[in-house]
Amino acid sequence: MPADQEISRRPATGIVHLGLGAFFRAFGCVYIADAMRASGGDWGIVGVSLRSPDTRDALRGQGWAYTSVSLGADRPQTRRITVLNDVLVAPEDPSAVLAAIADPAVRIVTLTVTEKGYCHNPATGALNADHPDIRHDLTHDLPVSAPGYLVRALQMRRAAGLRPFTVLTCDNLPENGRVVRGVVLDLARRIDPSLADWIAAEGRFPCTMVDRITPATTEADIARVAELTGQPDAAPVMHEPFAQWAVEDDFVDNARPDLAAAGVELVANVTAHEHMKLRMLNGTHSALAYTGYLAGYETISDTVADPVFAAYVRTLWSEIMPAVTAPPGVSLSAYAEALFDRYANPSIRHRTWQIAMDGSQKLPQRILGTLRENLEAGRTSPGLCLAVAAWMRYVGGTDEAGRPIDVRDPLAARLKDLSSGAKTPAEAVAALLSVREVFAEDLAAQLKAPLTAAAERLWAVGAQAAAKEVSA
Ligand code: CS2
Repeated sequence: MPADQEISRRPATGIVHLGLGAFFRAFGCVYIADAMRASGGDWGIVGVSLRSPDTRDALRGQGWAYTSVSLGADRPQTRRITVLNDVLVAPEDPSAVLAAIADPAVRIVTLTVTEKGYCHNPATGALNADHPDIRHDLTHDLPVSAPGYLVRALQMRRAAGLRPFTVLTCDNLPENGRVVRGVVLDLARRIDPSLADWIAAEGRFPCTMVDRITPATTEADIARVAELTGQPDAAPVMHEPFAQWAVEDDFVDNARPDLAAAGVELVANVTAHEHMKLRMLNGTHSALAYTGYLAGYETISDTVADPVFAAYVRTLWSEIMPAVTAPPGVSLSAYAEALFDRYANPSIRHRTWQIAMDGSQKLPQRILGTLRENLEAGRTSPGLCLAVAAWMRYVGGTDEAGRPIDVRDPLAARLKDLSSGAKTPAEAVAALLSVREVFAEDLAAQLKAPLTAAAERLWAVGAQAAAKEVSA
């Protein structure tokens, strides 16, 4: 196995990562390892789990090293990743996390805290000041939220006369850097306006587009990795061969690893990449997750192996592409075809249930923005409307065979009441369109008729037949 032996000593820590899950270990850690392999630098990473101790407990006994496994058409490729220097569990010791971020050697804080971790309103992108974690962080020095950790650590650095760090978000949000900058400045201003002014002037929050399909690791994966490598690993990560990272090159004092040497696209503005990826990949991922789950499919590859859903996803791309501006040099139809091959990869067992999680936080940027632009341009989007209707059905908590669904969403209880309390599909649509965190008022009014039509077909004939009806 090609270990990172080229790093003959452990690099000192230069990065703290908030929200250490499988995705960042399969993605950011690999890029940072490649950057140090190419050009050196002390960019070792301290990972922080904001909730559970599981990753820390699994990695501690193996010196924070783990195996990343690339699952393509050929034999799996394994690689030992050794860039983590420590893993902290925030709820156990919040001051240790603040001390790690406030360390002068740390120049970058990366984040994968998922959409809901930003404590923002998904429909507007602004800080939700009523969020219980934000209310807590306004009145306590030891925070619980990701924005709280960033603000308190910046406050400590300013008090110590240090430079701020670059905040590098790696979550699937539109203009993710501007979202995190907005919530950080808003929270900071409520704590100390002069702190907010300092962050606004000196801090940097580059936007990024991140892409690598990384399903959650299962027990079966753990057993398989031990077989492949002959070495037990309690927390390997399984991912597709493809990876793409586009980053705005705007770092505090230009302090960063040699990302270009690792294959990162450093660009002046990442918006075009982000829109393309969020709408074409994540938008269809969510659409396939809800419709595929309702139709009884466990994974994305199982779903697109059904010719009906293969045609449905292509229909979705034809609805989405007119609302996407291609980044320079990119062909959107070639991008869509490559996505299809990635979805069809049978070695990637990406569960529809996993992608269906947190839909209230995902739909606005993945699907509703496209729908809005299509409505404004007078284009119909029956495929996308079916996807939203499928979400409305899914959150009701019962699948088409009458089995209960374990719906995970910060708004789950409310969504379930609204969907399952409705007597007709039209009532369910009307009830769910009133959720302002998801649907802005004007959009809800425009979507009512096409969504009702989609929901009526979905409820009447089921997800697979409804997908067939809307597909070319
Ligand atoms: C997926 C993403 O779980 C989800 O919501 O759509 O995690 C997706 O696999 C990644 O963004 C791919 O880069």
